[in-house]
Amino acid sequence: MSNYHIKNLEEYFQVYRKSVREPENFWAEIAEEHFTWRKKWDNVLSWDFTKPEVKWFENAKLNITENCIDRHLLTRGEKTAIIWEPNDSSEEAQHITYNELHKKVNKLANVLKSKGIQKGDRVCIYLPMVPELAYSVLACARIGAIHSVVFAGFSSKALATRTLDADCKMMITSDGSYRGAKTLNLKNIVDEALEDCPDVSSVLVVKRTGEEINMKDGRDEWLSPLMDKASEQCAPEIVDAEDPLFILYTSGSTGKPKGMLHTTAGYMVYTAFTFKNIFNYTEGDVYWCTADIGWITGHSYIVYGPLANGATTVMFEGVPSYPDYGRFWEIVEKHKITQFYTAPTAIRALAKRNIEFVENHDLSSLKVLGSVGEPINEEAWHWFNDNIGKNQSPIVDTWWQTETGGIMISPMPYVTPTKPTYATLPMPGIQPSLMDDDGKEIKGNQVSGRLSVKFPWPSIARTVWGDHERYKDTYFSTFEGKYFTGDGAMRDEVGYYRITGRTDDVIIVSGHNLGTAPIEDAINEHPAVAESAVVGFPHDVKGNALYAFVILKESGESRKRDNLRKEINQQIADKVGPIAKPDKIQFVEGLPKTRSGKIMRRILRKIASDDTSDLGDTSTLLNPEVVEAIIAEAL
Ligand code: 6R9
Repeated sequence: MSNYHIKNLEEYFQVYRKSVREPENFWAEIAEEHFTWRKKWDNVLSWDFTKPEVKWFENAKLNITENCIDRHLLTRGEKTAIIWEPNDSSEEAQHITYNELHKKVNKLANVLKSKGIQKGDRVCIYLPMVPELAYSVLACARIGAIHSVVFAGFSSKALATRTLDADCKMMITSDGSYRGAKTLNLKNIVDEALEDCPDVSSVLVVKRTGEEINMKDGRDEWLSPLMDKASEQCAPEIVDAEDPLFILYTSGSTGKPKGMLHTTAGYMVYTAFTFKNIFNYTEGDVYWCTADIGWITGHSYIVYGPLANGATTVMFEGVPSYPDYGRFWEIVEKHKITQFYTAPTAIRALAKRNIEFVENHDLSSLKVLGSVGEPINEEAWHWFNDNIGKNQSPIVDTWWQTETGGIMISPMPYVTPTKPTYATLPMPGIQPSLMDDDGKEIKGNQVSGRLSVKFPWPSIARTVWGDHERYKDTYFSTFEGKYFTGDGAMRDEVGYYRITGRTDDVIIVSGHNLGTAPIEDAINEHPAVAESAVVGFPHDVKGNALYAFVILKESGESRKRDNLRKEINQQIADKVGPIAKPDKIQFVEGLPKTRSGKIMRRILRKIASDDTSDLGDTSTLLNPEVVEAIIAEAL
């Protein structure tokens, strides 16, 4: 039996029991056998969830790129590490071998060094899904710099906030990006953001679209000529196990985004282990995760997890609908994809289209299907299973978070019997618990509660960058001594988990986490707006869509309401990003509030969902009369 690759359910239970009884031995054995260390650890784990503080493999020395690249060169040097599939299918795909990846990453690492970037410095990466995005992430890791990737769909304001918060010295971006039929000028967005970020002294620009852009003298340089000149040798910086690897921002229910900080060794061990088991990756497979590297899924399961296993991983620049809704399936056929990992929102969007888009392609290479980002509804699960997997490929419904670094609850294909809409069982090392509102653990099966974790795992985020108090408040204060996920869950009669959704003010739209607070802030900045509340309502493609209730300053506002809607939408697109634009904006006279002044979102959610038959207890409302008025004009 190998602890690293679990082969059947009986083995899973054995391995799981060991991981709970002897967590330190369990992880130490995996770490020892499957990775390259420059120095072994002194201590496997020390932790205290009240501080909170977690340290794995203390004082071990390593470099993650040595594990993801160098150690494969002898046996897999000419194997493809990354297949890059461009936006436009008429452009040729690139097959980047491990040898080539090694050279590119070293060259870029040398460029970073020549610009004065050192261990511990923060580098912001704002790039579309081009190979340079993977090179940039790995080049930072090569020299011990901390990468902060910002999804290249975010607005200049959102980019500026994140760049400032992480105090980045450098920005890596491109002239533009292709998304389906659209071309986006990224450099303009960067220029605007950097007006607020004087400490970014150097900007490296990847040439992708070739459009006209401004290059600021002394600050901006094209990346490609610098890489051409740079040496292809760059010795990896040897870092400590607990040295930071990256910061990645995630929306909070209040205020500014949280920069989740992940460290090196534990993250590496956990993402590699989960990748191997959850995708049942075997040599020769071609694995494709459709996420963007701007999200945690891309960090852990396009870059680090697959490369640590010497896998072939696909990076797709485009969108599922271009040139038509068959694109995903065309790519599966073209590259003979064996594992296909995507999001429920994409599945629902594709399921609405003519089935010929699927049937025109040979999908027989597929062995494993995966889902991530939000609960997958029963209908989408069956469509995926019947039409894409042809009932032959198990679906792994993987539950996890930016904060957890790696997949926490998921079936393992050909090991765990799947059940539609259930993420099923915890991965080895993960000890979930369901909590009631009084902070007591709910034992037994056929129960539901708030999902927490009671023991640390190697890839848990270590802090919120620059705000450890916020880390403690958000994750460790709801239930004493436990990590609280923010999600609700139920446990069925055999112990399978089903995630039921967020219990806080985060709304997941098309798989993207959006905090309501920043969107409301953006709306409220419009001069005509007095107050607003944003809630989610079910949407058959996006999972949830946004509904904004807006109070205007002057109720007799003379401007046309459609214009106001447009302006508010623009404001949201500028401040948060286009993805946060509400589907519906209703102008109201008042918002239902409790006596302590809190907006009763529960009621607004019901109205937005057109489910007003039972509004529950409204007796604690300060202004019950507004509810009828809102319902009467609901959109
Ligand atoms: C990986 C990722 C985290 C939140 C999480 C939960 C939701 C993710 C899910 C799921 C049900 C799944 N979520 N996977 N809900 N089933 N398989 O998505 O990270 O962007 O931080 O979002 O997404 O609500 O708390 P992140």
